[in-house]
Amino acid sequence: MQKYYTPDIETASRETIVALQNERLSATVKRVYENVPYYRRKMEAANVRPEDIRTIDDLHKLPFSYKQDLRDTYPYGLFAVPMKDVVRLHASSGTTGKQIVVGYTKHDMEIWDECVARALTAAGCTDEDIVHVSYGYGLFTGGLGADGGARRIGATAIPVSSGNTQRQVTILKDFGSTILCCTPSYALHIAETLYACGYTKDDIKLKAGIFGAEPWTNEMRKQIEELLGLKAFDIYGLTEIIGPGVAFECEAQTGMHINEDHFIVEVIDPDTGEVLPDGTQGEIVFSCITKEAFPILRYRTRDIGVIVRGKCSCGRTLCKMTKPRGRTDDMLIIRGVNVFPSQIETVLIEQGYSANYQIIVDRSNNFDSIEVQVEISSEIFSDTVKGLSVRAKELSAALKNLLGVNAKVTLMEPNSIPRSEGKAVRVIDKRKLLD
Ligand code: DLL
Repeated sequence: MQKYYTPDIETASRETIVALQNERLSATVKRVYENVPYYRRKMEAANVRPEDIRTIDDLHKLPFSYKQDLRDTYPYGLFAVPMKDVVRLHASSGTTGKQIVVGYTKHDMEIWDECVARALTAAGCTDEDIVHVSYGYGLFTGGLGADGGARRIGATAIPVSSGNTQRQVTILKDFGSTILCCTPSYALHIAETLYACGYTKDDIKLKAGIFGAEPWTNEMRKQIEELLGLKAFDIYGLTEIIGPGVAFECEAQTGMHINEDHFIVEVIDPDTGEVLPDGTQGEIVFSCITKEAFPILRYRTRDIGVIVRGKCSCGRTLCKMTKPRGRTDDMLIIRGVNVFPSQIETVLIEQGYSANYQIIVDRSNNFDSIEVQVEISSEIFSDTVKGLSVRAKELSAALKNLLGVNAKVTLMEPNSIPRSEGKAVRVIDKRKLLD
């Protein structure tokens, strides 16, 4: 069985990787400087010219990129190629009403497929496997990303997408799926439904699962492995960089190998922006060095982690990142969907509600739930029960429309949400997501 999808890269010497990175970085910097006015202005403001960036040691001279940059240039302002060369768009939550948009050329799609194919191969996937993809298909990168990797290997992809869990169970059983790709919380939910339908792991053929898009613990890994009878692998990625496949776990399960021939990783102090030595915890920053349409440089992921270098017991030499240990911002991930409290606030205000609200996130039966409690005025509060329930439903529909997830709405009496003397406590997250 093939152990690596691209052995020359995955087991390359450090010199080979660094030489590739140097060459690709300087070419990318030149290209964005010439093709993206926004980057040119940012580089000019930082007093850096493309010829100043010759090797990865010069990377720190470049300004950082932020989600805000995507918002300021919405939708296509950071694209480095003409639209006629863009063959795919994806999008993900912005911090307020608008999504952030990314584009891919044909070549970018090939790179993406390759990155995911490496992850699938590391989990033991070959062209004989049946890959059941329960990540959402659509603007979210999970479904089509996993699908592209499976196709690249020549495996059989089943584009089930997420939802309708009983049907997922039937398909797993009847179609003989051998690899499951979905969020880890959904994997557990599928497992529970399997057993609730009267089946066990012996009725299905899964051997591996590739789970990501949200934080999960090693305890959760054990539970999933036990219930579904498979080996569970982590996969990391973000829309702004490429989607799933920025980093992937191997059989050693001691961190995720970063596809360093495509993405340069740095760890920085989130407060000062200073680059930290390997092995130190900090914010993870990526630069894309092969992408054509959306080659974002020094992107602040807001994910906190540690980079580990040195050859892995699997034989790969690509450096590894730990599971993200948290975020430097307030982004929540609800059933794999990114949600910012500020998006919720935008909807509340637009719908005429007050900014006295609280967001309660919980997990039961491995299913994330989100409740928005919002205070209403005494006039509204004295409405009939029916009137209040209509209002709550309308607000819930508006939230679903913008966030893409169902939120329970509770309309609260005036002055019932605790006031804070300092920063308002907007989010109460009752889930235990870290080890
Ligand atoms: O979640 C891409 C993806 C799809 C990754 C399928 C893996 C599998 P976004 O929706 O842009 O992209 O969300 C990116 O999700 O910054 C992390 O905070 C979080 N995240 C992604 N993978 C993991 C993981 C996709 N394995 C954000 N563990 C990232 C923990 C993860 N958090």
